[in-house]
Amino acid sequence: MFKKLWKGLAKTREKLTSGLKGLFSGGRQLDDDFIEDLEEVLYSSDMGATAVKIIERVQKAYKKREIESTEQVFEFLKKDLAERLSGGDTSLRRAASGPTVVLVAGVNGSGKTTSIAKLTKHFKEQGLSVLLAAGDTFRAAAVEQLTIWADRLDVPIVKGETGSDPAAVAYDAVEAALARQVDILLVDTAGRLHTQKNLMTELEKIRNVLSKKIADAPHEVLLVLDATTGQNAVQQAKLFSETIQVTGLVLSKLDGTAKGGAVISIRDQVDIPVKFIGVGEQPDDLEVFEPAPFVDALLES
Ligand SMILES: Nc1nc2c(ncn2[C@@H]2O[C@H](COP(=O)(O)OP(=O)(O)O)[C@@H](O)[C@H]2O)c(=O)[nH]1
Ligand SMILES: [Mg+2]
Repeated sequence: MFKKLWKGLAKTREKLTSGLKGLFSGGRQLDDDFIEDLEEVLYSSDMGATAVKIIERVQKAYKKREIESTEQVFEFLKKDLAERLSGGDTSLRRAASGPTVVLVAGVNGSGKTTSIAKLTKHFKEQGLSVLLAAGDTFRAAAVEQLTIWADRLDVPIVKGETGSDPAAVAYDAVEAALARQVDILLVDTAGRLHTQKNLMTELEKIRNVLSKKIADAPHEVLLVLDATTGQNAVQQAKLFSETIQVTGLVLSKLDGTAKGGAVISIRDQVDIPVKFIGVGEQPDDLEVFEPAPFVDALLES
């Protein structure tokens, strides 16, 4: 199962471990110079300000003689990273009974529709029934794209005309979900409108429509972030969570990038648990996020 994660993080690992290997295999002493070099390696892997925070902790532990060898630094680093990535409930919230409604948001191109295809496969494999709602009515291509996935994955889809009210689509979808007694309703949304304010208003409207039909819906609001955009993703997370109470992050596009360290920086700056990560363009390319295996895949232990 973690094979994909391992492969997906190959480039990040290469970058990080080539730097770390040089440091840790050189038979070096643990001293201030070593710690400085470590900071540089971490910084170059897109951990941003988090690299500085980690180094501060390493320095403190070093001064207190809690770590005395470079091997201990490595273990300390692993533990620190896993801790930073933990916290919050990483499992998907489910409705106590009836359909679980998952609203999927994010800017254009972040990977929402692809993530919905991946989530569909993930839930189907658990024996759950899935219904899709084509809530990105803004672009004709968006509805088509989701329809293709629905056909391929053999799940029903509720859609409206291009340009129709996405809240109306959400309404129809939640009614259909109740009537068909599906387990999971995944609601796709637009990522770009004329203004950011319009986008946020639309998302709020969709949210309200969902909760009118099912009191505690949406049970999950997943924000899809392109992990390779680093600080930009952090800003998006802050913006979206101000309006629509995001309950989980999906970090997409971790394959083919050396910027996997950004996950740590994003998680460190945004107090929302990472629930899934995307490591490719196919429905199979999704991993349920777990801190320890992620750190292992990052540091090649
Ligand atoms: N390599 C890679 N590409 C991805 C991933 N997720 C999405 N994409 C690609 O990113 C592009 C935009 O994805 P899409 O789901 O349409 O984004 P949306 O506008 O947010 O719905 C598409 O070409 C996807 O195939 C991922 O995890 N890895
Ligand atoms: Mg889309």
